[in-house]
Amino acid sequence: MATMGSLSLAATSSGAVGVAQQLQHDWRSCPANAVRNVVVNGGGRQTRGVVGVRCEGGQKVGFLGRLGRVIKEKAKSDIQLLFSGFSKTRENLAVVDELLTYWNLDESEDILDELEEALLVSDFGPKTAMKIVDALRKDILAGRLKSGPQIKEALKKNIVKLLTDKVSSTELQLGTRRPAVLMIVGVNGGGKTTTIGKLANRFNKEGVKVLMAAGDTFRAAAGEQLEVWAQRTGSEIVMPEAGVKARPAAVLSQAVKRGIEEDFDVVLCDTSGRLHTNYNLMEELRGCKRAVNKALPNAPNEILLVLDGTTGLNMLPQAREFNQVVGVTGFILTKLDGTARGGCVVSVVDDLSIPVKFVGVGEGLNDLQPFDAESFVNALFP
Ligand SMILES: Nc1nc2c(ncn2[C@@H]2O[C@H](COP(=O)(O)OP(=O)(O)OP(=O)(O)O)[C@@H](O)[C@H]2O)c(=O)[nH]1
Ligand SMILES: [Mg+2]
Repeated sequence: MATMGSLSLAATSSGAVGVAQQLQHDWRSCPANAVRNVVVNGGGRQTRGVVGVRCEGGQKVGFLGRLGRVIKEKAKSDIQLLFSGFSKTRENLAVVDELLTYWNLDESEDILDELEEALLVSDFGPKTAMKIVDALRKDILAGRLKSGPQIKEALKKNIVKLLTDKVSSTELQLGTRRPAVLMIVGVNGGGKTTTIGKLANRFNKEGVKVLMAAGDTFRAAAGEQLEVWAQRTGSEIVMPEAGVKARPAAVLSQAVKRGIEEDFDVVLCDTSGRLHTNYNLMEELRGCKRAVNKALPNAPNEILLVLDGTTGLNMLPQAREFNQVVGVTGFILTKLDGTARGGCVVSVVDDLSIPVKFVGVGEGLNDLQPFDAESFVNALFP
């Protein structure tokens, strides 16, 4: 048999079982007593086979590797949705157009001050707002920017640069070996569970076989909430057993093992909301990651931190702490519809050099947009 990362290894269901054997996983050792596997939406999805876009010349060639790109490429066509979600932030930034329409060199210092103010109101954060305006000032003084439209274009370009220059890819990095495991983490009520539903919906559209893991064993109704999303998206789910106090790490571990055994493409792990300042809960999260990694080396492929867009710059300390404890690979910014302050997207990326991978722009199944810096900036500054 070929190497672990081999594409041909993932080409058949028996190959996936082979992975499990090769890793010498002992399924019987997992604490199954605290976990129940639930088949949602009928047994049809249990069929092990090659489906949908995964086929290429009869093989699942680089399927997972391509998936992040496929999903992201569709972002550009979703610009209208992003537009409607950003109405509040755009209102705040509309003043930028007014300022630049009447821009002239003599008043440029005042205008730059007002521009900085507009960025601050939209939660770009002092450090990032200053950085953006300083770059413009430098180019104006050097004579490289001579008109309002030129300044606006430069402003947009600078923000795209901040969002893309220092960060790794905004595409999901799902590796080459199935299942790809994604852990969704964050503080209470940010939108983790909803995001898992939306992600499953995205994957579903690409013919991906999704297993959810109800790793939030803390809140009584959390499992049921995820179960509803599983039903809506035709995913399967591993739940803590009713009445048994399951450890979240055990549920996630069991889900990953089932993911390997039953040839799932993606395992989406839900976790309890927790305050980044709560040492014990953050340690528990570290344990969850360890358990996932023990069940499948190199997993999780992504640890996605859900940040509530309405909290504005308060998300910065959260992001720093979660990153320090488990190593965040990407952000998902939710609730950027309504009252959100979209500028915080730029400040959090600028601060931590971690890419935003998705933005949530509503409560519905389709309200999750793959993040594309240019589309995002065009939505902010039409
Ligand atoms: N407007 C809006 N609401 C959202 C978005 N994402 C989630 N919500 C809502 O936010 C609330 C909390 O969502 P959950 O998915 O339960 O959040 P959670 O992080 O799983 O919460 P805990 O498990 O309690 O920590 C729900 O009412 C969701 O409908 C979004 O992008 N926009
Ligand atoms: Mg939840």
